[in-house]
Amino acid sequence: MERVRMMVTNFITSVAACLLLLFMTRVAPLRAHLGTTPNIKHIVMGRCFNYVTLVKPDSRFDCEEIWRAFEEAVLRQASCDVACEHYRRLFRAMPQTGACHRFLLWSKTRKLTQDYAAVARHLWTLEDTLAGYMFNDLIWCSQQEDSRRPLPATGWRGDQSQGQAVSATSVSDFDFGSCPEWSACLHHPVHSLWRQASKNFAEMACGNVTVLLNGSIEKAFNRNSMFGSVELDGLNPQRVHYVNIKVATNLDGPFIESCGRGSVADLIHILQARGFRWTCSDSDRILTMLQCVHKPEHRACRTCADTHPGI
Ligand code: ZNA
Repeated sequence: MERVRMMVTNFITSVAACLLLLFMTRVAPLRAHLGTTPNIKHIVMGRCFNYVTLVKPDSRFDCEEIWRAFEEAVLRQASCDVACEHYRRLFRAMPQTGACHRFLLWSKTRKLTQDYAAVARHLWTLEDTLAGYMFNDLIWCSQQEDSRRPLPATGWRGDQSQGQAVSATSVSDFDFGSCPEWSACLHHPVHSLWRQASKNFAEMACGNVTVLLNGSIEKAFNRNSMFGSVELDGLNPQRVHYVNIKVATNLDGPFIESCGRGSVADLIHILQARGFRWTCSDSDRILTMLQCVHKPEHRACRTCADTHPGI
């Protein structure tokens, strides 16, 4: 009898937990994520001063003005209504140029790109520009909500769709409690900043440009990604000599895409049609070696000396 009662109680508790979860995701889809990164002002200003003092000591940026422009962009609008144009003053405060032959773009290869950029020191990612350096890994949004219903997740291209903006004129504070997901907003504050930063970065690219893609997923090249929807269109065939694609898979696979296969072939077609010269490699030794650092025992990481210890 006692057992039956326990089973019934457990069942009711599980159903109640499921219903609560369902209720929470239905009722609060707009505010489902972490809030603004705590201490954001100190982090952004600290990174800015670090950049101008230690990373690029010859650069002249006004960190105070940069923060004011950032605050103005984010806090003057409703939290789902910060468009790229709202960051105009911010980006005007951080003009930047990069040396040719150094640009490294990526999509779905964040960790590997970080490792690669750390060893191939001449390469320059968006995260090496002041904008990318300051805002990397941060989350932000204002407390000001608008009355718009959440949009279905459509990917980053869908973000450009037209819609009635409900903009607020008053200034609010950052919301440290929770921020909307990217897919819930017409103009998400974080997404818009990265979109504008990515556009500027790609338009500045010249010489040889490297693109690092993930061959362990379907659609290594995705037209809806930031690379596929913003950066690719921003590259200028008159300025860019070569687009060098590198497709890397996890050591254990899955081995889904490679240079001639899947979406990478689509990317190559687009590049050709736009008049770019290109190369593509799906067995870059340095990229494999970087992955081997984390898994030295993997069979793909064996050297000749391992196989023939006597030699
Ligand atoms: N450093 C960043 O946080 C960042 C950098 C964020 C967004 C874009 N970027 C640029 S664009 C980066 O320097 C590359 O050149 C380009 C990569 O963008 P992608 O092709 O869309 O690749 P991805 O791997 O899908 O996204 C890049 C990063 O964006 C991810 O590592 C996440 O940090 C972030 N992100 C993507 N989707 C979401 C997201 N963050 C929150 N919500 C999402 N739905």
